[in-house]
Amino acid sequence: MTAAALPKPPNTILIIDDNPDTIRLLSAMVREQGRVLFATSGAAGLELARMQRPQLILLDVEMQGMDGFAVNEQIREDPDLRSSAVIFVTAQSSPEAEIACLDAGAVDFIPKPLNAAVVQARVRNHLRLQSALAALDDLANQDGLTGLYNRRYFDRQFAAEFARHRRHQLPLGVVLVDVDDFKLFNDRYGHQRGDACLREVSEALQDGARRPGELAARYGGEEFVVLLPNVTPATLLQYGDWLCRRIAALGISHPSASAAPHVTASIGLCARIPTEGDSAAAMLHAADMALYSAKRAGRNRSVL
Ligand code: GH3
Ligand code: MG
Ligand code: MG
Ligand code: MG
Ligand code: MG
Repeated sequence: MTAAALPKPPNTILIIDDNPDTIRLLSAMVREQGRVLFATSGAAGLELARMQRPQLILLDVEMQGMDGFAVNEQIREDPDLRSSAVIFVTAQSSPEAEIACLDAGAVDFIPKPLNAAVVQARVRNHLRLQSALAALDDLANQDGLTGLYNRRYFDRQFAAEFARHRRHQLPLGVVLVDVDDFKLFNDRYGHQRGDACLREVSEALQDGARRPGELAARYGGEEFVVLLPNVTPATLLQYGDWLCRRIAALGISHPSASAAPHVTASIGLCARIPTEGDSAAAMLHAADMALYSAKRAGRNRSVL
């Protein structure tokens, strides 16, 4: 699925409160504004938040065990949760208490006793803001021409996957794809057809990176990159050959006089278990060297 086509999940609102009566009351107030989940302790709330990634968390301040501030702190520190907005719900209505909530990184503050209209208005406004922020985030991570993830997003994911594979001592696979003789294609057929060709190739790549954890991105120009988690060199080589055949099989006409009469790509591969001295940049460099070999050996092939 391309970044553009990611389904928009319904708004999810998580209520964390140690008082079941408050949960019932709040749920009834906001249930028309999204899918409502609840937890009666900070720990349970955090666990649920990590699984469900709610847009909004209505967080009770005074709770047994971990209080609202402690829960909020963990939310702000967790990269997977940072994009969930927190609204504190509290009976402490002094200006100092309100400021403390906002200083802690909450987006808003709802005073108890709860007023349905006030709760709904605040929740509605923050859900709108959250959706605008999510759209911006998508834009920032997406390549405009192809809808694939862009290099910025890829670099971030690659760094994270590299660290994860090093931690677990698993082999990580990188696939660099470069369209062959694309300058000639553009020169003969024009940039518009060139753009259409890149879109078609992108679809094939996206299609070849559907399993969980796999990621296809446009690295720049007519170069693409695919990240494959936990893959052996032998499997990666098979994958590279398969991808080469798939791109050729698109059957996009190419003006080349020498080689294939349709668009092909060369592919450079690198798969290894990251060690201490290794880096994501070094893996990419290795894939680039392999790509160079594929070009030199006659293009339309993959090299490990
Ligand atoms: P090689 O087989 O060695 O890769 O040759 P090549 O012609 O593909 O490589 P080169 O780097 O010489 O040319 C890449 C071309 O890709 C040149 C550039 O105009 C074209 N290109 C890069 N980005 C885009 C794009 O977004 N749209 C179009 N239409 N063309 C693009
Ligand atoms: Mg409480
Ligand atoms: Mg190139
Ligand atoms: Mg090229
Ligand atoms: Mg080139």
